[in-house]
Amino acid sequence: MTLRNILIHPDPRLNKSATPVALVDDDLRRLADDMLETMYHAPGIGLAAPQVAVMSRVLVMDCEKEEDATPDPMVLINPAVVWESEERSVYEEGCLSIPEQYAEVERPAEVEVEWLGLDGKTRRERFDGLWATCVQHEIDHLDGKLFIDYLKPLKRQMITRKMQKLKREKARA
Ligand code: K1U
Ligand code: ZN
Repeated sequence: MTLRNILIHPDPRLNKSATPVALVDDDLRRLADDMLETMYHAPGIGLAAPQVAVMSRVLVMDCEKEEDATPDPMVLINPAVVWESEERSVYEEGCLSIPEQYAEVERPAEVEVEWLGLDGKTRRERFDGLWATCVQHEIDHLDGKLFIDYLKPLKRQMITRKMQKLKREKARA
């Protein structure tokens, strides 16, 4: 397994829609392993392939964030929301591609998602709580959307400028 580099906003690859996976093969299984390792190492509760510069519709997540909880890693290939609740919930979201910036985002409280597993079989599950927030945040990444796109333009610009400064400082270091 290999730790992959996480792209930092602004980066054009984070604003592009990813391509559906045509074949679940060993390369894809390696990518999923690397993404899980990268997510746990960050640490984070989710990661989408475009964040590691792979423009394929793959995401990983594990929202069991208590230290003594049993890990529950999930790999979702070509995920699609097939149902969403009318009830909304607000969560203060973060993003590994926008480090140390957090903002409240309102989303459906529950969603049902269909995807392909690493065995190539179709799965369908209903998510609630943090899992629902996370899976929607990750599917947004696959559609080239970031959580800051839900914010007012001024707040979004402020965060983008902070990230540009961070990237300049990292490049100089
Ligand atoms: O997609 C990403 O950038 C990962 C992101 C997922 C996410 C967080 C919060 C709401 C929705 C989606 C993160 O994992 S940010 C880091 C984080 O939330 C976290 C890190 C360590 C422990 C617990 C949470
Ligand atoms: Zn993110």
